[in-house]
Amino acid sequence: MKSFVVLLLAFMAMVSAKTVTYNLTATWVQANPDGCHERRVIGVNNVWPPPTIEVDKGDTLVVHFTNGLDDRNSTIHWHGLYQNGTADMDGPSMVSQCPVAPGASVVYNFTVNQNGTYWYHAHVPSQYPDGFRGAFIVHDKEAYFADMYDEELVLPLSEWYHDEMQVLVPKFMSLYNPSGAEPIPQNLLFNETMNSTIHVKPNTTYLIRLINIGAFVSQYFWIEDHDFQIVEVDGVYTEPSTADLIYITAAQRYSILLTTKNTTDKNYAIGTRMDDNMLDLIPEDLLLNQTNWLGYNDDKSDYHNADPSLKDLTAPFDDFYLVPHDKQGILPEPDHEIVVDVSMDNLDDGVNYAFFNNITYTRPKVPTLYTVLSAGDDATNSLVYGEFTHTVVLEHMDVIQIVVNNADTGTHPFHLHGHEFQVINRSPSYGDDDPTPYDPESSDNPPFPDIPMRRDTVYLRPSGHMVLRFRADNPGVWLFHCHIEWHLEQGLVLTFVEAPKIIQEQTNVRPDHWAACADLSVPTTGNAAANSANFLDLTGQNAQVIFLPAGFTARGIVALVFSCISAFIGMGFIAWYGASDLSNTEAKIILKNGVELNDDQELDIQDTETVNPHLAHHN
Ligand SMILES: *[C@@H]1O[C@H](CO)[C@@H](O)[C@H](O)[C@H]1NC(C)=O
Ligand SMILES: *[C@@H]1O[C@H](CO)[C@@H](O)[C@H](O)[C@H]1NC(C)=O
Ligand SMILES: *[C@@H]1O[C@H](CO)[C@@H](O)[C@H](O)[C@H]1NC(C)=O
Ligand SMILES: *[C@@H]1O[C@H](CO)[C@@H](O)[C@H](O)[C@H]1NC(C)=O
Ligand SMILES: *[C@@H]1O[C@H](CO)[C@@H](O)[C@H](O)[C@H]1NC(C)=O
Ligand SMILES: *[C@@H]1O[C@H](CO)[C@@H](O)[C@H](O)[C@H]1NC(C)=O
Ligand SMILES: *[C@@H]1O[C@H](CO)[C@@H](O)[C@H](O)[C@H]1NC(C)=O
Ligand SMILES: *[C@@H]1O[C@H](CO)[C@@H](O)[C@H](O)[C@H]1NC(C)=O
Ligand SMILES: *[C@@H]1O[C@H](CO)[C@@H](O)[C@H](O)[C@H]1NC(C)=O
Ligand SMILES: *[C@@H]1O[C@H](CO)[C@@H](O)[C@H](O)[C@H]1NC(C)=O
Ligand SMILES: *[C@@H]1O[C@H](CO)[C@@H](O)[C@H](O)[C@H]1NC(C)=O
Ligand SMILES: [Cu+2]
Repeated sequence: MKSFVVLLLAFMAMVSAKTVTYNLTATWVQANPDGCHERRVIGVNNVWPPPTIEVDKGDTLVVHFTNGLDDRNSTIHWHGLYQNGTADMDGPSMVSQCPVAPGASVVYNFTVNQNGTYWYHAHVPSQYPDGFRGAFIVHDKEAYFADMYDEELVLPLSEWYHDEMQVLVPKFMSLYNPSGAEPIPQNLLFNETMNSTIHVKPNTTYLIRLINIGAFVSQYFWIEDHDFQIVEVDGVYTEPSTADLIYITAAQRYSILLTTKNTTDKNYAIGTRMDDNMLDLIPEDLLLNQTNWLGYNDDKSDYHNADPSLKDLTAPFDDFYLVPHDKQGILPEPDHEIVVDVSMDNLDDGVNYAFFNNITYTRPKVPTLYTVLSAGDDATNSLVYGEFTHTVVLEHMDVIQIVVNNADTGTHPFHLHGHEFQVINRSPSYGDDDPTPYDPESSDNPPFPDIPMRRDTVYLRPSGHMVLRFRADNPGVWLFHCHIEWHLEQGLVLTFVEAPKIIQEQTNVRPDHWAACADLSVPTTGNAAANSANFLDLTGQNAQVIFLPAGFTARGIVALVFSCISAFIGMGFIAWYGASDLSNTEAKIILKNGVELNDDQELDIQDTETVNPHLAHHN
C-alpha cells in the first residue's frame, strides 16, 4: 500500500510538472531607479526592472534568450540552480558556453528540482550591475512552512551606481587605482527603487523572499519593532529561527515569515544599511541608511514618526548557527582538500588584482566545458584547462573540503556554482595586520557542527578563514568565486571540473550554443590555448600579467604614479585634479594611501630604482 502511494505521488508529480517558457531579450532602457539620476540600464523586453521568473518545483524552464544589446555580448546565469545533468545551461561565458553576440540567441532549457529563492543575472564580466538581474522563485506546495503564511512577497535589495560599468571598470582596473579601491555606490535600492512602501494587512503572515541582487555591499535589514522567522537561506529550508536583524551579502537570499500587528494605527520603518566596513571611503553625501516603509495605513504623515536609526547593529543574526530543516548531518572526512589563500596585489601593469594562491583568473581561449568535451581521456588532467583558469579536477562523489584563508582585509561573499556547501567553520574577523589562516591543529577551533548550515553563498570575514564541505555529486564545470563583481573582475575565481568523464557521457550541447561560438569565432575544441592537436601543449594560453620585480610595493606605485602625474602636468596634483572632476575612486586612492596632495611627495628611492620601464613609459 505504501509503495502504491509513493508511486501514485510520483505519477502525480510527473503529470503536474509542466514546461514554463519565457522570452527574454536584453535591451537598453532609460531608468531612474533611485530618483536621483536617469541613466541607461539593461532591461528585458524593453522594460526595467527585468521580470521575476516563477516555476513550480519539478517544472522544466525554457528561456529563449536574445541579446538585444547592440554593443556587447551577454549570457544568463541561474544563480543557485544546480543544473544537474545540464552543465551546458549554467551560463558563465567562456566557462559553460560562448558569449552570445549582439543580435544572437540561445535557448536555456533545464528542469528545476529544487525549492526556494534564487535569481538570475548576466554572467559576462561586469554586466549585471547595469541592471540585468532579476528574482527566480521556485514554488513548493510541500514546504513545511506552506501553511504558516497567507501571502508572499519578493524583495530584491541592491546598491546602485549612477555610472555605467563601462565607465567604472576601466577606472577601477587601472594603474591610477593601485590600491584596488572599489567604486562607491550612490544609493541602496529596495525593490529596485527607494522610499517605497510595502502595504500590509494586519493580523497576516507574509513570506518575504529577500534577495541581494547587488554586486558589492552587504546590507543590514531590519523592520522597526518587528521580529521575523528565517525559514530558508539560498534554497535550503531551515528550522525557523527568530531574528530582528540580518546581514545579507551580495547574492544571498533569506526567506522570512513576518506576522503583522493586529492594529493599523501606526506605520513602521524598514531599515537597510550598507556595511560601511566594505567602503574605502565614505563620501560626505552618501546615505549609508535607507528607509522604506511597512505600511499599515495610508496616513503618510505617520511615516515620519518612525525612526529606524535606533537599531543596534553590532549583532546581526549569525547564519552559521542556522539548522537545515532536512537535518543533513556533517559530511565525512574529506577525500580531497583544497586550501586557498585570498590576497590582493599589484602586478607588473600596476593594476590591483585578486588572487587565490597567487593566481588571478584569466579566461581560456575555449570555454572550459568544451575543453572537457573535446579532451577525451586528457579531460581528467587539470593541465589541459590552463594554469590561469585555476582549475581543480574533482572525482565523482568525493567529499570536497575547501579551506579559504583571507590574507585580505575585506569581506568576501563566496559563491559555488552547481552546489550548496556545508559551512563547518568560520572565524571571526582579525585585525588588518593579523591575518589568521585555518589551523586544523588549533585548540581554539570550535567543534564542527553535527548539522551544519548549508547555502550557496557564504561570506568570509576580514583576515579570517572558513571551512566548507560538499559532495561532488553533480558532474559539471563549476566556478567558485567572490560575488563582489569588482573582485570577480580582479580574478578571484577557481574552476572546478567535476567528474569530467561523466560530463562527457551526459552532456549534449545544443546546436544553438555551438552557433553562438561560430558567430564570434570562438574555438570550441582544444585545451585552454585552443590547441586540439596536443592537449598538453599550452603554448599561447592567455596568461596573467607578470608579477612586479621583488622589492616593488603597491605603496611605491602610488607614490610613483602621483609623482609622474605631477611631473608630467608640471604642477601640483591638486591643480591637475582641480581642473577635472575628482571622482570617488581617485579621491579614495589619495585618502587610502595617505598620498600628499602637493609636490613634496616622498618617493621611495628603492622603488624609483627598480622602476620598470613599462610602468614609467605608461606615464
Ligand atoms: C516567445 O516568442 C515567440 C516568437 O516570437 C512567440 O511565438 C511566443 O508566443 C513567445 N512566448 C512567450 C511565452 O512570450
Ligand atoms: C527618495 O527620496 C530622496 C530624498 O527625498 C529623493 O532625493 C529621491 O529622489 C527619492 N527617490 C525615489 C525613487 O523616490
Ligand atoms: C564578444 O566576444 C568575442 C569573443 O570573446 C570578443 O572577441 C568580442 O570582442 C566581444 N564583443 C564585445 C562587443 O565585447
Ligand atoms: C528542452 O529540452 C527537452 C528535453 O531535452 C526537449 O524535449 C525540448 O525539445 C527542449 N525544448 C527546447 C525549446 O529546446
Ligand atoms: C525541498 O522541499 C522538500 C519538500 O518540501 C523538502 O523535503 C526538502 O528538504 C527541501 N530541500 C531543501 C534543500 O531544503
Ligand atoms: C516591487 O515593485 C514592483 C513593481 O516594480 C511591484 O509590482 C511589487 O508589488 C513591489 N513589491 C513589493 C514587495 O512591494
Ligand atoms: C494584539 O497584539 C497585542 C501584542 O501582540 C496583544 O497583546 C493583544 O492581545 C492583541 N489583541 C488582540 C485583540 O488579539
Ligand atoms: C486582529 O485579530 C484580532 C483577533 O482575531 C481581532 O480582534 C482584531 O480586530 C484584528 N485586527 C484587525 C485590525 O483586523
Ligand atoms: C543609521 O542607522 C544606524 C542603525 O540604526 C544608526 O546607528 C545610525 O545612527 C544611522 N545613521 C544615520 C546617519 O542616520
Ligand atoms: C605566493 O607568493 C608568495 C610571494 O612570492 C609566496 O611567499 C607564497 O608562498 C605563494 N603562495 C602560494 C600558495 O604559492
Ligand atoms: C544530481 O543528481 C544525482 C542523480 O540524480 C543525485 O544523486 C545528486 O545528488 C544530484 N546532485 C545535486 C547537487 O543536486
Ligand atoms: Cu571579494
